[in-house]
Amino acid sequence: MEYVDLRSDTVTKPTPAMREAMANAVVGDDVYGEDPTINRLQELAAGMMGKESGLFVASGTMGNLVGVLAHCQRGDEVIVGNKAHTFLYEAGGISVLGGVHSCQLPNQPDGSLALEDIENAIRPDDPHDPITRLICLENTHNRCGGTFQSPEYIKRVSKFAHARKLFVHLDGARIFNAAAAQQVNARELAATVDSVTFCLSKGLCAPVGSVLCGSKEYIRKALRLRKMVGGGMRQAGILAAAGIVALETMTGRLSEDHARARNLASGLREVPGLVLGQEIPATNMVFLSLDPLVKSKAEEVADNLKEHGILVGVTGARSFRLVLHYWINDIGVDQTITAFRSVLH
Ligand code: TLP
Repeated sequence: MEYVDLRSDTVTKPTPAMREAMANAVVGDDVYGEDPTINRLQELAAGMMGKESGLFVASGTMGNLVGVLAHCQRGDEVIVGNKAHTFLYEAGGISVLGGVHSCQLPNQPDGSLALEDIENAIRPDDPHDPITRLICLENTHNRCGGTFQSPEYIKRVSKFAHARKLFVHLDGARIFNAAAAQQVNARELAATVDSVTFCLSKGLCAPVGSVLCGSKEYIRKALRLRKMVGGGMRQAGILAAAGIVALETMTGRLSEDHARARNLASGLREVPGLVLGQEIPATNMVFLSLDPLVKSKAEEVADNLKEHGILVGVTGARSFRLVLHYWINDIGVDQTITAFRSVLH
């Protein structure tokens, strides 16, 4: 059965143009720095983020891990949102592998961290305390509904951090969605942070990989850390080739996914038994929950939807996440609305 797979934009498969680029990729040993396709991707990525250098990594998780560790020593503290991917879904890597302590602040509904909370969280120079080193932001913000932060907000946090000799790392897994939603260039969102990770293998459809970008000196540190965690990938130009196609051809179409997310939300709003998380989805994610009158649990509803050819993400006992991406068209959106209607009738 062909499923309409809305569980995540990570499920996207490479496009025919990517497969062709992969088949023809010129490769070399990237641990020697000799893979021309990886080098090209890294340069392209760094340019798009307005940074000196880029580093191709296996995943967003690896980019954030190496990204945080390149800023921090063991025992340092990172200020992070309590709904941040880095905090919730990266197996605690920064503390397990890096000995980095986390200070979790409440994410505001739009995914931001309040400047006042950050200010109060910065540690005094006291031997009782860990040393505050880094602030992590996320844009778009996954668990806050695919919401986005503005260039102005990121600039404000960066200015605040730099005045206190702190660094800022941006988990920009979906930075191009954040840019598309605000009709700004991704560079404007990354301009003032010290480092940024973004993913090629989500809405941009590449099969594998993310890029960590920052200053030359910072990326040199990150290179050693990437090796340490087993991320020196040799002839991975085959993967980077798809990443180049992703950056050159896929970033400009993300607003189509956002428009479909809005259509999906407005259709589902009319389905009795569903409550939408947001009036209008901010980017490519639709969050919903079951009305208290519905007896079934989310898992059961998801199983029934599967029988109708629809796959959704279950995010709690009564809640779902539906993510739009390149492989979901208008027909898929209509099928999803119809399937929810018949499952919840
Ligand atoms: N997010 C995945 C799951 O891990 C939840 C998804 O389906 O959305 N930062 C953000 C903001 C992310 O959403 C993700 C993946 C990552 C980092 C990690 O990327 P990968 O999966 O490449 O390690």
